[in-house]
Amino acid sequence: MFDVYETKVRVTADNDKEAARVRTELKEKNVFLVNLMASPGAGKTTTLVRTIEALKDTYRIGVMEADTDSAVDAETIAKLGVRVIQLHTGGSCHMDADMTERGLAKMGVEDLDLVFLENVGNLVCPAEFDVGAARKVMILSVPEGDDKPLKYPLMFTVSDCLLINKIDTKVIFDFDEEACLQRARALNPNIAFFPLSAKTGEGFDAWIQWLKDAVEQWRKEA
Ligand SMILES: Nc1nc2c(ncn2[C@@H]2O[C@H](COP(=O)(O)OP(=O)(O)O)[C@@H](O)[C@H]2O)c(=O)[nH]1
Ligand SMILES: [Mg+2]
Repeated sequence: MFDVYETKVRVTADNDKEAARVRTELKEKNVFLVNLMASPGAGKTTTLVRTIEALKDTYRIGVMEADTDSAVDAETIAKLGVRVIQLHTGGSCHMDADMTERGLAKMGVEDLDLVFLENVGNLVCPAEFDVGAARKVMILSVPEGDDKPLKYPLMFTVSDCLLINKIDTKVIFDFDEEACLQRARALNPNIAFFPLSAKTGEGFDAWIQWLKDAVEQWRKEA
């Protein structure tokens, strides 16, 4: 006789407990954490820049940039004058709740209203690890294709909001927005959906309004 031990279940169950603790602590401090997830190059940093420009007079903002190496994204964000920390994941393809908690402590968030975590570029691993965020936002960019909800269903299932970025390139890539929306909604009927361009700013007003509404709604939650 021997045991079969589902180690992966154990790892994510432990992470879920830690994430719940992070979420409670952030709620007590009134800090709204956004977990921003997407493939490498989908436009996370560019979207963040435009989002911060739109919101930095409304909220005190901080950014945690997570990557396996380099500080290029933190350098970009630092130019906006908001607090930023670069986190290196030591080769890991995602952030987990413990790494997030340590990043938040190192950056200092008590005097902030809104914190963005730019997760490691990946449509698979980050979806599996709850980091304790108030909302999960994902980006799919037009060049990646409208079939991605079929290939990476968990990411679309766990996200509260789907940004379709790079719509300025729709003339080049055959991206069917309606088909993508239907595929995403089949997995997650409540997912918010905003086509936009971080390059031109098209579509940003609706996304910014969604985020403001999400913060206001969350502040009223017990
Ligand atoms: N045409 C176009 N390019 C974009 C857009 N958003 C980002 N990019 C470009 O895509 C590349 C990757 O963007 P980046 O924000 O670094 O992606 P990240 O790796 O997800 O953070 C950069 O060259 C950006 O200038 C967009 O809306 N339209
Ligand atoms: Mg980036």
